[in-house]
Amino acid sequence: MFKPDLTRADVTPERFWLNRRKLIAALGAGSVAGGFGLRAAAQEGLEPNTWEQITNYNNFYEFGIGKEDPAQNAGDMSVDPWRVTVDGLVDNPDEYALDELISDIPTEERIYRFRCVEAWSMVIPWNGFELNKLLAKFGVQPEAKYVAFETALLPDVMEGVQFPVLDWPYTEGLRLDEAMHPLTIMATGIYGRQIPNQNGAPMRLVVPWKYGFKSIKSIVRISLVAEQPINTWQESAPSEYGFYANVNPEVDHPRWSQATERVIGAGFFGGRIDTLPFNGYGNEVAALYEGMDLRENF
Ligand SMILES: Nc1nc2c(c(=O)[nH]1)N[C@H]1C(S)=C(S)[C@@H](COP(=O)(O)O)O[C@H]1N2
Ligand SMILES: [Mo]
Repeated sequence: MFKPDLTRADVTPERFWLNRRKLIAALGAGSVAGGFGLRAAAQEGLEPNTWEQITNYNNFYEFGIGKEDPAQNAGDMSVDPWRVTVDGLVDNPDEYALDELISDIPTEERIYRFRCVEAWSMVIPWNGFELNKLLAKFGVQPEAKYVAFETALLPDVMEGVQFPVLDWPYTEGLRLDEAMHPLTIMATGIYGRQIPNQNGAPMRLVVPWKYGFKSIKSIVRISLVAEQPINTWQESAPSEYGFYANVNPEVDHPRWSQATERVIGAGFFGGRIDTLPFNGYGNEVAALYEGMDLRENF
């Protein structure tokens, strides 16, 4: 007889939960819950996926296009030391050693819904910090209106970049107000552990109200620019993927509906739920798009 999947509770390794509690206790309530009340409300009641699910079902095309390829192939990428170039419209452009750059920014946990444009979703307990805290170090100049990001291009370890499936290196961009929004984070961990290579070590973007492709991995360049940058998926198929990529159940992808999503790990039965506008973060971010036609700016 058919046996449904184990429930999440069955397969979540208990030690991660214990570590998580200890971590929260160690950080103190101030850094975990403080600062941004709306954000705390936004993550209340979310049940995270397991470590196994989050780290074995990935999109990271540099390491192959299969969902299990990144976990299998990303292990050889060396992420320490790691350098990040910051350039463009900033007072302090430089090539920074990541360790030193972020050593004085405390990390916190953010449990966010994560919705891929392919209509699957997870809930992920990230560790990281608000991108605005990082940008504050560079002296962003008034002419800067957008932030552009670039992923490492390491042909020796990234077997996927031999294939022209995308135009490498992978790039992404945000409007400056989106980048400065308190929900936008740089993630350096998951479940209190260092972020695995397949999830974008040592530092990747997470923008929870946008489709997953905006959340660019293994970042080596951050550029402050005046013009709206082109992102990799938009470049590959401009009629299918836009710059904004806000999660929107009312605007279908040309080849599939975005009204619902498949919850990874929810099992064989009933694993589909309705997709929420802005992935459930509308209270926090809808104001960023006031007056904009979200069908045109998809
Ligand atoms: N450099 C890079 N970043 C990337 C991708 C990629 O292929 N290369 N895939 C994106 C897509 S489509 C998704 S859904 C998320 C997946 O993140 P996860 O594997 O941590 O769940 O990463 C995004 N960031
Ligand atoms: Mo995605």
